[in-house]
Amino acid sequence: MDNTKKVFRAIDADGMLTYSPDLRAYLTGFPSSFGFVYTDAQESIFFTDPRYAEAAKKALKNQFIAVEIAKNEDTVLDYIRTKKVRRLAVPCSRVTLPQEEKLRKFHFKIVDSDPAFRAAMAVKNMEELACIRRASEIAEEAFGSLLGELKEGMTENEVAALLEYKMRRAGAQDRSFETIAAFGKNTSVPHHVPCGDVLCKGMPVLLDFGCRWGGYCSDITRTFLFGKSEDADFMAAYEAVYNAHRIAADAITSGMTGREADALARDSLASRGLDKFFTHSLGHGIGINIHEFPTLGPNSHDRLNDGMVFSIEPGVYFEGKFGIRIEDSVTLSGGRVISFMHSDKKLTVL
Ligand SMILES: [Mn+2]
Repeated sequence: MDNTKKVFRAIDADGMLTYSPDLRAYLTGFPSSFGFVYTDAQESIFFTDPRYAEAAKKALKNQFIAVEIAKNEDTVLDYIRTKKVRRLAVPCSRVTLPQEEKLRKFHFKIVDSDPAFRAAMAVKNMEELACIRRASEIAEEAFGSLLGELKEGMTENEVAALLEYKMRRAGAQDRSFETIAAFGKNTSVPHHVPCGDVLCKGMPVLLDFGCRWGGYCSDITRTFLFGKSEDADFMAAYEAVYNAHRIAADAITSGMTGREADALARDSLASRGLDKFFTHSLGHGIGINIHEFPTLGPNSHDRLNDGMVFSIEPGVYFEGKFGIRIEDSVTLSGGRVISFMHSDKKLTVL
């Protein structure tokens, strides 16, 4: 993948210097923990260190991007100076104070590349969509296999570890974020940290997880019952969240704002008096980063468009009792929502 031209063309600058692992990975398609990408109208160079040079040269051999070894940032800035660059685009939100001081010393006129990255990264191409589709398949495959292996007495930590192991074994590069496994009352904390609490019959189980494939993330949450429960409140709340998810997925269209999308689910929960228990946003963009543009939330003016990938994840949380969240990673195509997920969202009782 070579997105250097796509981003550079959207910026009014003589050159562009990109730090930060996610933006470098987006530009080059190559993951690295150290490096700089320099781009101008004539060339694009990925400056990295010897740890990555060989792999990078191999990965980028058919691309516009050249690979050079750079000891440090000064080497790169010296090079840029030889190119007579005056207006230099950098991602302002990622530039540290020491880096800013350096840029000043070199007398560049700084242009912010953040908006161009945000816009370009939000709309995925076919290659990126294929990566997210695979990351979603792996996550669901792992989940399906896990369900058959859940046993009374297992801890949240064990379940989280097993899920991650299964994703990794199915080809995932990594998890998208720290796996959430919550049993019973712990499900009422939306971002519960798995602990040694054990699984008992009749408990609700909430699993929020995802993996990376080809550098791109998937994100899914399922809530289910481990054995029969007599809790009528849980059943009613589950039905409400399920409906909120379905209504949002059916009615979200390209052109809507993040606020309008969020309101679909929020209004549906409000019709049952449950909106005050929906304590987070409906969703977030997903790509190289697990949270990126756009936001689907009550205060979001972000415009949803074809090719964007985001989560739809309504939830309700009752302190000390239980919580329910149902999340799919989806994309917009032909104006409508298409989910990457295929596992059942109706209440599962194991
Ligand atoms: Mn999510």
